[in-house]
Amino acid sequence: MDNTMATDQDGFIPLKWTEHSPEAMLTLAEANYAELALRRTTRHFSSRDVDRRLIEWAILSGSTAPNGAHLQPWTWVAIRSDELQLKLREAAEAEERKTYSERMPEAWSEVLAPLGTDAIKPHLTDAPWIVVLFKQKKRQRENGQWGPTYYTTESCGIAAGMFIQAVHHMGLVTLTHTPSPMGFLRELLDRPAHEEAMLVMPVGYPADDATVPDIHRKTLNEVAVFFDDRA
Ligand code: IYR
Repeated sequence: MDNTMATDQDGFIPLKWTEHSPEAMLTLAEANYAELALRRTTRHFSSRDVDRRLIEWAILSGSTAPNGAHLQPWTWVAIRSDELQLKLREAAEAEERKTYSERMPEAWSEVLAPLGTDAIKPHLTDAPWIVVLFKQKKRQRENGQWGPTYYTTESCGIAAGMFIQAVHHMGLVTLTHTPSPMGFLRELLDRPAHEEAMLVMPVGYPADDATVPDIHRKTLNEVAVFFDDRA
């Protein structure tokens, strides 16, 4: 009944949806977790080339994210260029050197130390692709005036998560690099004033000798609280 009413409304179409049995759902849920649990962030990339179509699929996957008022407030800049990657690396490292040596309070360096991050960013030139995600803070309305976008950071954060999942699912690795401040990226990549860089994500194969910190994920009980008393 609800469905019929919705489809009668202009601009609405029936939801495409497939029901799985409860057992199948459990199997799918567990398998999805098992795959995601294998995702790791590594700083060690191979320079082996990656087909541009894979990057396009990852960007399209990220762009399926739910987002504020369906304004899709993101621009993905995909870079496969020795020259531009070197410029990006030099500019990012210049900022990061200041961050690590001057701007980073002790409470921050304390939690980063076990992860082995520093101001040197070889992945920016090693990886075959760099994808920079920009959030669009404003949008041009049909009347030509500028209006805000909504939940822009949340929307782009969800999109980034889905992009990262897509990259993992296709068997590649990525890293969420957050040079700070990121203003240099707008100029370097020729983006308009209403766009703000949010994440720099090298994408590629891991290096043969890639390593990752030996860290552990919090358990369900550590990350979740349930109020579950329905009979
Ligand atoms: N922006 C720096 C520092 C950094 C911060 C956090 I929080 C990390 O989890 C990792 C790094 C950088 O990208 O190196």
